[in-house]
Amino acid sequence: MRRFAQQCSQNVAEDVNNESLNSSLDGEVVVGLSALEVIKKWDETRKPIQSISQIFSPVSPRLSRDLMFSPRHPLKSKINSSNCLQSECFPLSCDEIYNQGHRKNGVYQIYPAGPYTPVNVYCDMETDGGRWTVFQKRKDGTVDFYRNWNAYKSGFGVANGEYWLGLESIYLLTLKRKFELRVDLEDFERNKVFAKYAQFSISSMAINGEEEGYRLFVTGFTDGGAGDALTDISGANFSTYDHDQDTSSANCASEFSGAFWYVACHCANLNGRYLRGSHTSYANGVNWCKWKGYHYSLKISEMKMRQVHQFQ
Ligand SMILES: [Ca+2]
Repeated sequence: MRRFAQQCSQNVAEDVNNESLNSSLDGEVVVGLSALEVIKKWDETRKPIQSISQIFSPVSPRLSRDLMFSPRHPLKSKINSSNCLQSECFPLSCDEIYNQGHRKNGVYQIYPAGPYTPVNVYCDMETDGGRWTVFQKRKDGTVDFYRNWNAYKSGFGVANGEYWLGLESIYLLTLKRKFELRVDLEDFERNKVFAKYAQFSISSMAINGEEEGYRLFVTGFTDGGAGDALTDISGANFSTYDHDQDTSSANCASEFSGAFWYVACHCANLNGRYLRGSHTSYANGVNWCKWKGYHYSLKISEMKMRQVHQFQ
């Protein structure tokens, strides 16, 4: 870490000089931050690598942002094809974690938005060849999934339990790589089924994923017993109770106590209420209509994505 910090400080200073920043105050402050100061600050905070950004941000948010996105940024030019910088790696997804030699299911850190922003995620390294980045998980009802737009945009829950990874992270992943999708479902009688889609993306052609509504695209369905509840809604925008982007005159998220790519309204409501099996209420549970209909709330739901390689 010390070596990394030293190099980063040196390279950042060079980068600042190269950028020929004319706002002298910003430039001088950052250039004046020596490697030792970077290390000292890191030692004080005991924060991981993104602390370099945090060090600069209070001094100069604009400069910090510019450096992060500069094509000459040291992390951009020196990262290899496995997203590693020397001994430090910034895997984009569980696929790259798998390629680093990890074969156990569990929580790992991925970097959908770049090297300064790690995100905890559960990697399924066993199912169907492994390498799956799980972005939605229900299993015991301990986490409240009836949340607003910002929560679904940013993510919530815990990576070793129930969680939603976040629409922005999913968008950034499918912006950078091609992915397939797998939905694993289980009822309270331990029956297990899945649905698989050869292509999956969220607004992957948009300049701004949120502005486009984090639009779902799936195709290439394979039936693992669950039936197909998603192909018909390919092209739908994501909706929460406070951000109605469905095609119904009603508010589907509010009416069915969930958040999803609703149309008018749904066949899948995997972020619905955790109602534990059969329920008399209509379509507001963890439902997948093609398997258990609108009156059965599933025990386990896992939505997971995996990189598709050209040789496959
Ligand atoms: Ca509506």
